[in-house]
Amino acid sequence: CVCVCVCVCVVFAPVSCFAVEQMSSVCARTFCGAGRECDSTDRGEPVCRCLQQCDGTENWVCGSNGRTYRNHCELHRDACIAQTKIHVEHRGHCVVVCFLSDRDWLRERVIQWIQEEVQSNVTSPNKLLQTYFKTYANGDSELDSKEFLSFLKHNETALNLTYSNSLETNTLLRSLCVDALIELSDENADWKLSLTEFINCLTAAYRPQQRKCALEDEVLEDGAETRMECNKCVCACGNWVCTALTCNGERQVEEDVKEGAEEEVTEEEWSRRVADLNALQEDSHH
Ligand SMILES: [Ca+2]
Ligand SMILES: [Ca+2]
Repeated sequence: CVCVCVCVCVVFAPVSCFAVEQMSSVCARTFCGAGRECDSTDRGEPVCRCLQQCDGTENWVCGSNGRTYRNHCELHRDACIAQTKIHVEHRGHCVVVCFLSDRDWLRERVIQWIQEEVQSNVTSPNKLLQTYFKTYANGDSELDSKEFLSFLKHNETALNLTYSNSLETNTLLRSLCVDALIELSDENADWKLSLTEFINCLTAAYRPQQRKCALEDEVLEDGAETRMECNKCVCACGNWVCTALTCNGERQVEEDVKEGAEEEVTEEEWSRRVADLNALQEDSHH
């Protein structure tokens, strides 16, 4: 056994060394582009393959497919594997927002699910909602966003919530839309739903006041975009939601100078500005 092993090693070592040498010369003149690497075929011809893995450098970018990638390499590798084109939309994480259409879609699905259940169980929508409320409110007569999410999980198949092809985006989006649903009928603004608020939320006839986004003296519709220095903001369900970039990146310099925003903005400062922007519009609602 020992002899066989040694012999095998002796025989194969030079071959594999040769293979490596051959591959580097085969690939010497081949440029494969981002996310790919050159490899040698059995016949000694260069071939481009998707990278096995990228290094773990953290330089987050948002792809045109709405997915966030750790770095450019990950984006291009994913594009290579999926055989599609993905370009860098902007640096930093993608902004995931629940638009009015997403919120209303989710609401309609739940209302439909309740109606179907009412028909098969011969009960009334209010009674059924009351039962669900009792089950999920955890005994304090208030349904918070976590409890609302558990309620939705009760009928995962009927809701079939797939907004994007990324699982993490779907999970995030669902929780954002739950927050938007709560906001829709939360009349005392405590971020929780009482039984009455819960029933209102899931009753088609209840028409809440549509919230819009204010910008200086303008009132903007859902989906409208604006910029805060190098950050992009989008109006979703009456709130401005912005990217959280520090506006001093090399690629951003030109743009920043143009917009007269040269100073570095800290995370806290950025949060404060978004809050100001949203406060501005709260005023305009009154
Ligand atoms: Ca509760
Ligand atoms: Ca409430």
